[in-house]
This record gives sequence, structure tokens and C-alpha cells, in this order.
Amino acid sequence: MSLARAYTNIAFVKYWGKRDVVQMLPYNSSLSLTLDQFYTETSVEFTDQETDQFVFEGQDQPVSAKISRVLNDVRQIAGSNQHALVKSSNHVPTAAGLASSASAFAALAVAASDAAGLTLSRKALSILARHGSGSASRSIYGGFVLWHAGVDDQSSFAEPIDVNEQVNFPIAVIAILVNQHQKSILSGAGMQASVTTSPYYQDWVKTAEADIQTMSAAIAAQDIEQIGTIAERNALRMHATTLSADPPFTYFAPETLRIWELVRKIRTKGLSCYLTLDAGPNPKLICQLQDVSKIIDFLNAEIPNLTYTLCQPGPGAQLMAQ
Ligand code: 2P0
Repeated sequence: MSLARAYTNIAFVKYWGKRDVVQMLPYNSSLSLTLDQFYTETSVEFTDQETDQFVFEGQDQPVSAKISRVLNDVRQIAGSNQHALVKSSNHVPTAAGLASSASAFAALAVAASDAAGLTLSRKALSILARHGSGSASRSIYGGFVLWHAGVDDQSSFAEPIDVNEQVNFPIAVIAILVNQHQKSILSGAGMQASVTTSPYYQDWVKTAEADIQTMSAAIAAQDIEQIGTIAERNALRMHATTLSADPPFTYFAPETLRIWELVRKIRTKGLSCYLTLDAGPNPKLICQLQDVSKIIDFLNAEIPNLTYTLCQPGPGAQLMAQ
């Protein structure tokens, strides 16, 4: 039995669309920060049982095509035909709206490969995790992580920006929960709708690739204002490809726009504070660690009873037990 833990990540330059849905190759490179507040723990054991089995939070669940894909890859590399017992649980400090397939498939890749007796490089683990879910390729590593779009299976992988996977400046991400409901359009379907129907899609890809360059420079300069400025613009351009899809759709809730408005107001007070959000309505605010309580106090005065989770840079995926 092998047990692995992986943390979720938030993309500062987003992945939004596959140019190859079978190989799970993205249109553009993406860049994320692994967070320290939400993780998935997954154990895998290969046994003589007749089929793969998936137990989530203690309950038997169907084995999804994505889980099968990762297990089949591992079996193929290991030359094994045994089936797997996979047990997984999520750890969320408060209901943070941070749940993500990134932590799930990074943990599965690390646990399943180890359980099969493989010692894969981290690059190979990143590719294996990508076969389950694109963003999982980034959760193999801690700190800031760049997922190279690549041109084929072996060139599409993530790597850490800092070799030690550390972030040596006081950046924080405040995750705000405005809505706990399951999103109506899953990200895989949402991104494909943008790819196939938004007339702005190719412009999104072009600007996202440019954002990778400027974001990398801003991280090297430890410039949180610049990092946040690029991340907010990138997130809103990603969401513009949903508003411009046919039929149009959006992940915004009314509270999302209200918080974005307040974020702009906070900036007029001289604080660095920037919005990003994924395929759901829950905003994540990028800021300086020292400004967190001022920002939360300001938001609380305007919208009481929101749930906040303070996140800082988190570590890469790791084996917890063998
Ligand atoms: C990201 N998202 O870069 C982007 C931003 C959501 C918005 O990656 O279809 O679960 O499994 O590859 O990785 C969420 O999509 O999608 C995601 P699949 P995934 O983090």
C-alpha cells in the first residue's frame, strides 16, 4: 500500500482548453502557485481483485475514465495486470471552495506509481498526473510551477520555477467562499465550449502565452503588485471566453462581481489586492501577507458572513507511507 498527499494549486496564468483531448495537451502554457491549505490523500494497493475499486471519503464510488486512464498507464509502465484498490479523502480547513481535481490526480499519480513498484522521475509523474487532469500536472511541485504546453505527450509537463520549490517573499492568497453549490458546467466541458465556439479563443491563447513571460519576470522580481495585475487580467480574459461562447455562459455569481468591485476599491486605498477565479464563483485574492487582515476587515464590513481561508505557498506532492 502506498499513501500520497498532494496540495491544490491556483493558476495565475490559466489553462483553459485542450488542443488534444485524448493526449490532454493544452493550447497554452500555464503558471500556478501550489497552496498549503487544501490537500488530497490517496492510498493505492494493487491486489488480485477482479476490477479496480475507488473509495472516496469511505464510500464506494464508480471508477471514472480519468482514474482508469492513470491506473492503466501505471500498469502499462510496470508491466502489471493487477487491479487497484484506491482510497481517497480530501482535507479542507473550512469549506473553502478550493476542491480540485489537481490535488486528486497528483496524489493518485504518486501513490499508484509507487504501489506498482515504479520509481518515476518527477517529470514522468507530472505527465502521468496530466493524463488524469491537466491542472494536476502542476500539483506535483510546490511553490510557483510552470506547465509547458509542449507539442506532444512527453513535452507537456510541469516544473517548478524555483528548484527548491520555495517562495521567498510574503505572497498570500485569500480564498473566499461565496457559493458551495456544484458548478453547473464542469471545467472540461466549459473549456471545450470556449475552444469550439468563442471567436476570441485564439486571442486568449496568444495573450496567455505573453502572460507567461511577464508573469515569470514578475515572480523573479518578487513584485506582488505586478504578479497580481497580470493574474487578474489573465483570469478575466479566460472568463471572457465563456461570456463570448455560443451559447454564452459564465461561472460568475452576483457576489463574484461584487467582490471584484470591492477589490478595485481596496486598491484605491493603496493596498495590493487582486482577484483571480477558476471554473466557479469563489474568488481568490492575491495580496501581501501583511495586508490580509486589513483586506478581510474591509470586505467583512461590506459583506458580512463570508468564509475566508488564508493560503500561503504549499509543498509538492509527497509519499506519506509505503
Ligand atoms: C487552471 N482550471 O489552470 C484552470 C483555470 C480551471 C480554470 O485546470 O479537463 O480539472 O481535467 O484537464 O484541470 C480545471 O480543469 O481540467 C482547471 P481537465 P481541470 O487551473
